[in-house]
Amino acid sequence: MLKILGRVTSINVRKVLWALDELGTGYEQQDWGMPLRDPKVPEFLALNPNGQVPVLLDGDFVLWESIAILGYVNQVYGKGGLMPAAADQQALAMQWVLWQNNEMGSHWGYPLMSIVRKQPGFDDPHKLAANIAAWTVKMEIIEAHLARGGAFVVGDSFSLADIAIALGLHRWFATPFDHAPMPAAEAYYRRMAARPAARAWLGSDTP
Ligand SMILES: N[C@@H](CCC(=O)N[C@@H](CS)C(=O)NCC(=O)O)C(=O)O
Repeated sequence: MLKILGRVTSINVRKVLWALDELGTGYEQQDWGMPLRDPKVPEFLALNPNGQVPVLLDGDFVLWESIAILGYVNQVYGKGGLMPAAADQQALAMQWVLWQNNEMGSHWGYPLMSIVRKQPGFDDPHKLAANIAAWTVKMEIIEAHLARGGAFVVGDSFSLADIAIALGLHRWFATPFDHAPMPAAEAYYRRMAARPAARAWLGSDTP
C-alpha cells in the first residue's frame, strides 16, 4: 500500500493526504517529523536527504517535495482528475499551488511558532507584527481573487489549487490574532471545509 511519511500537523503532509482522500486512494500514514519522530536520522535521510516531510513510498518508488507528490498521485491514482484539462487552466492551477508554497506561506512561520506552538526564540513582538502584516498582504491577493466570485480557485471544478489554497486559509483562520477581514476567503473556506474529504484536514483547530 502507498505510504506517506509525515506528521499530520505539517501543512505539506496535509496537502498530500487530502488529495488522496479526494481520490479515495488508501494509504498508510507514518508519523515522521518533529516533535514526533526525528527525520534527521540515516534511515529517513536515505529516503529524503533534506530530512523533511512528506515522503511518498509507492513500492520501490520514493518521492519528496509535496507538490511533486501531488502531481504524482493525481496522475497515477486520479488519472489527472484533480487538475483542469485545458493547458492554460492547468498552468493557472499550478500557479496557485506554487504561490501558496512560495508566497502565501512565506510569512506564517513566525506567527505560528510564536502564537500557537509557543516556541522559544519566537517572542519578539515587532517581528510578530511585521510577519502578520506581510502575511496579510498575501492574504489580500487571494481575497481579491476569490471576491471575483468563482466557486473554485481556478475554473469551475475542484483542483489541487483548492487543496493548497484552502489549507493556507486554514492556517490563517486557525491562528488566533486580530485578523483583517477577508469575507470572500472566509466564504470560500467554509465551502471547501464542507467537502467530505476535507473534513479531517480543514476541521481541526490546529493550524
Ligand atoms: N518544500 C518541501 C518543504 C517540506 C517541509 O518544510 N516540511 C516540514 C514540515 S511542513 C518539515 O519536514 N519540517 C521538519 C520536521 O517536521 O521535522 C515540500 O513542499 O515538501
